[in-house]
Amino acid sequence: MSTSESGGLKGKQVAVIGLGASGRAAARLALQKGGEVYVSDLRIDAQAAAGGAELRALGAEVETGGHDIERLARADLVVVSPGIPPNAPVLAALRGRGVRWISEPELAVRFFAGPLIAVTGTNGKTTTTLLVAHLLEAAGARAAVGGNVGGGLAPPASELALLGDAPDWYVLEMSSFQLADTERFRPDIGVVTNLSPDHLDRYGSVEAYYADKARLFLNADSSSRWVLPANDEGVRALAGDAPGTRYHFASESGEGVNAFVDAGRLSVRLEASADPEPLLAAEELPLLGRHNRLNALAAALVARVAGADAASLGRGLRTASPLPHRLEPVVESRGILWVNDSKATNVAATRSALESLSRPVVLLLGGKDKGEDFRQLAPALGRGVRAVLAFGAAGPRIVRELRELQDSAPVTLLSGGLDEVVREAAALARPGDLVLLSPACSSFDMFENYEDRGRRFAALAREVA
Ligand code: UMA
Repeated sequence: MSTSESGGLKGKQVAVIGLGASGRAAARLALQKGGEVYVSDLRIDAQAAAGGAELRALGAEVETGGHDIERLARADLVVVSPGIPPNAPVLAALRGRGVRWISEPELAVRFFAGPLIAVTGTNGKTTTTLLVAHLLEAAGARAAVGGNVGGGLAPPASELALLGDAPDWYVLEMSSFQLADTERFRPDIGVVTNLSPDHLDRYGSVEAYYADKARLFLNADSSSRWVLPANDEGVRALAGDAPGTRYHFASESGEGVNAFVDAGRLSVRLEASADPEPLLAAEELPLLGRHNRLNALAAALVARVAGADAASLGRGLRTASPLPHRLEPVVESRGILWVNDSKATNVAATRSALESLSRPVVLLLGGKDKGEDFRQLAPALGRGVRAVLAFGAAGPRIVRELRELQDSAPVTLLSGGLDEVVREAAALARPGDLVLLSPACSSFDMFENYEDRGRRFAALAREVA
């Protein structure tokens, strides 16, 4: 259990930097715990004004359009939103004065009244976090889920600390930005999904990014439990010699592996000497893609370690929901599966989607051109893509670059809207195929955002299917 803030924040001056979802939640929590709260944000738009008005009504002092450094330096506790980069002038000024700050989840966990599961990693965090909560619920436990998840799917950590009834488990997704400024953060069960270079726009080096992730293990003790990928040298190095019990997941069984696919079934085994407990057949899992199978193994292992029984895990996995706009199956008709992966707004995301699928694909690629090199898709395209339909502002460049790779690349340029693209896909696809919108581009040439694009695609797919 996380260390609690004894005596609340009564009489303490708490400064919250940022009026986003996490800053607002942190301010509400600090107010509820008796703190004198000052919130500031550089923004002056309508959203900031509305957030500010809400907090003023609760008793906070709110400043928009800037940060009062003197005021921040005087505070007893400074809480920083994750979206504020470490090189932001406000943090540089505080650093210059020797002022320390904590991240919003660090504040939150000080007021949690029960055990904590924290999930970090480069990819698959959100899927794994939500699935852990779903599996715990399927086993009859009450789970409160939040943290970095976002997207309207779950609240910031501080909102969970405001719940009247303590749940059996708190389940938090933790980004590296949120782990960066932790002090006492100590999960009872800590999870790393995987590790690869990311966020290099914010971190000077891969090492700095990994160093923030490693803070998951900062306060480990002998009662800590860790769920980690087997065969991942990066994660092994990250965990170092942190105390606690380690459990491992992998696609195949092996020494020291506790969750794996055995005879076509997702299975767990907490003790090396025990028989594997089968949970469900791999093809029964409603989540698409090899990476999601690993996320499901990780989540099942976490829930098993937390006490869920194998029968409940099987039931929970069968009823798992895919995340909206991420390899989300929309409709299957005449043997053709339509899949919405509109969240794939860059080449790497599309490549990883293609690499995780085993059916032949008709790929819908295009949108606002971000200047990325589409030739990087070559290895993934070579593995079972039947046809590419290129559309939107990036369409002509997609066609040119894919033809540079191969004269006869099966790519067609469509200059109309998404309705034309979907009609053409329906004409090209054969039974057994998967029609995949994984555009590798942002949506802003034709849509409000990727969600809008994904919804439109799903509606059109249902029409033609
Ligand atoms: N700001 C200042 N001064 C500055 C810089 C920024 O006042 O010098 C203000 C901005 O104007 C803004 C606020 O600070 O109003 C920053 O808000 P925020 O971006 O932290 O917004 P939140 O709504 O609190 O969102 C954050 C996470 N965002 C980021 O880490 C970028 C959300 O993760 C998370 O869901 C939410 O907290 C609740 O915990 C999103 C995300 O994209 C989903 N995360 C990244 C990822 O998953 O890859 C890390």
